Amino acid sequence: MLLSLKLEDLFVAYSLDSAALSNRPMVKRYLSDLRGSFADAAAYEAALAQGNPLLYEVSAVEPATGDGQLHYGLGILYPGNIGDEYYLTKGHYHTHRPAAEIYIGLKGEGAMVLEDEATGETRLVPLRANSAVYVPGHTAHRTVNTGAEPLVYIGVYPSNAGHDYGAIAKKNFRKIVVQRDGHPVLLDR
Ligand code: S6P
Ligand code: ZN
Repeated sequence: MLLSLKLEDLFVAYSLDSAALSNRPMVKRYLSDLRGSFADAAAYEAALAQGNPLLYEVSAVEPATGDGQLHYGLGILYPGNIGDEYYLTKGHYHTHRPAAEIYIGLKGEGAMVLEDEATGETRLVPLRANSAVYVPGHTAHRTVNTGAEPLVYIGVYPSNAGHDYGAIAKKNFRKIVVQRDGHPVLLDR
């Protein structure tokens, strides 16, 4: 395996400012890609009528697959809000439900919404520089930017995790993260 990998699979440089990874394309998610994600549908349509801002970008490193291998991705989530709900990622379960993930905060201020699939229980966990967040298996996860700067992070996950967006598209997260007196608060949708 080792010798079959290229140097760019073993070594990847990244930019803290743009979250770009060397030689990797960035997937761009615009407001129009997030239809149905925000709780305030009127605020969403009003914002979209004003333009279609870039909300976040992700690039992934997937050097090898197979038992025990890891993939990782760098994400940048821009600051902003729809109504009083912070900009967010689509969020997903892993297709292979037992697959956990580690998020490492690099820059900015944000949080992760974690929702247990079996019970619907939700935790709001801070995500920022000099800290890591453990996302257990069987847990839907979404990132929100609660600050004024871009939020930059790395997520490391098993190579067989896969991304299940359909379950979230069908049934959104139970809780939303909104700004109240300048602070993030978790509320029922
Ligand atoms: C992948 C990991 C992240 C997300 C990224 C974008 O398992 O959790 O790299 O892909 O935060 O979010 P989403 O929900 O659009 O994939
Ligand atoms: Zn994930």
